[in-house]
Amino acid sequence: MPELNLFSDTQSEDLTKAVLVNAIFRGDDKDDAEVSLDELERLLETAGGVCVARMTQIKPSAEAATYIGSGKIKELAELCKNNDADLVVFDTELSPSQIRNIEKEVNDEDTKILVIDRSMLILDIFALHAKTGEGKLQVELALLKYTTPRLTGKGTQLSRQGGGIGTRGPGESKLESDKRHIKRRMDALEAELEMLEKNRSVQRKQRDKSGLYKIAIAGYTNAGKSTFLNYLTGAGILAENKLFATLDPTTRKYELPSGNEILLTDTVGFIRNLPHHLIKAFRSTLDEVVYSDAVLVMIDASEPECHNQLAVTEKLLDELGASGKPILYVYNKCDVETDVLPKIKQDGGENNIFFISSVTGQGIDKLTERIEQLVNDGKTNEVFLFPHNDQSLVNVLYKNAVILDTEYLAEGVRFKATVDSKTKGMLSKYLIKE
Ligand SMILES: Nc1nc2c(ncn2[C@@H]2O[C@H](COP(=O)(O)OP(=O)(O)OP(=O)(O)O)[C@@H](O)[C@H]2O)c(=O)[nH]1
Ligand SMILES: [Mg+2]
Repeated sequence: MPELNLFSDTQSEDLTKAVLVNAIFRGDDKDDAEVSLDELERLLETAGGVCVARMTQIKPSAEAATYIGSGKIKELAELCKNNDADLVVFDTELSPSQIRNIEKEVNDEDTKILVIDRSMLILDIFALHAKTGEGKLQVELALLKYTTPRLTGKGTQLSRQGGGIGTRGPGESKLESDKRHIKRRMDALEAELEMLEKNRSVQRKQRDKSGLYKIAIAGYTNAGKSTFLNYLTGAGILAENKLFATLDPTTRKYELPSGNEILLTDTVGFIRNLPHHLIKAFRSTLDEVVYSDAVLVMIDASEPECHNQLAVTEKLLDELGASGKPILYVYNKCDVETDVLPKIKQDGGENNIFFISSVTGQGIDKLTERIEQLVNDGKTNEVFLFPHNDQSLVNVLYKNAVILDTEYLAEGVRFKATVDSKTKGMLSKYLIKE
């Protein structure tokens, strides 16, 4: 098994100096492009880089060979030289040949400027932040799938091995020397992930057996999902002002004010143009959202872009097949004064929209009240009497109900339980009036 050197030397002493590039084509929204480039700069900072210059080209359509036009490429080469840049990041997904062509254009014999795209930068951050075995395997597979076709060209002599941004993938020479090993490694990763997925589904079934209501916390990266779960349960998850701080889901039990217990799961955050290799690789962790009873969508109310971020989240939830569930829209960070907040509040008023702060705790009581309602939706407290000679359906009760009280009487076993209407119907012959 070759050493793939995926997670080595992630911190270099100096920050990687990068030039960010985007293009606005016919039909593109200029403001959107600007916001996306700002976000790319935050991604770069999270990965340990610093933006030394930005470049935007406005043109009718993309150039097949180099994405931006040939004159602009020369300008880019100059910009890199003048700013002593080691990295160029394009705010799009480039093809393997575009990367090779651009690298050739911006480098001369003395330089080793690396060209990457938005997807690679996101993958790079995932590689930095993956903590658990499963997370690391998922990232390694996504990296291999993404970088392998991009590294096998003969057009460049650059080696991508090293310690900086965009180099945390496999080294080119190793890929060249043994592609079959790479294929075997991918197969092994896939097999291992499949096994972990099976474990996850067993765990999920065990959780289902507990009969507890499951809520997944989803939302744009940095919205405050982990901070919220920490506030409620003291989960101790790393929460920081960085994109993609959380990659591995964490589930915690939470006791609602009434005493009802629920399960809350913190999940990996979303971002616009999330590379689809990553969505595929993280499918099993994202399934936590799919198998929940309700989704709590966390929105950063202090972020002027929060409505677009919400739109991205809703689209991804829809793609995952999780949009049919009850959804609670939770505007977080309401302790921060912004212009956006009053505007959002005007749109509020619906009983599934909440305004909270996961730092001060404001507004969380209303949210938990609503969760309480959801948990109890359609459920009633009933009394059942199972005669001693007719106990076959007691299991149905154990499986589907929360049993509040059990009494062994001469005529049978009497249960007081909270049941949904389906279970109540199934057990109607044992129902008694108190
Ligand atoms: N002022 C304020 N800051 C908050 C609040 N909730 C979270 N934050 C901050 O927002 C940043 C991101 O919080 P996280 O909890 O890591 O966000 P997340 O949604 O889990 O992000 P990812 O795991 O990266 O997807 C941190 O610096 C938090 O301290 C809040 O209610 N008010
Ligand atoms: Mg988090």
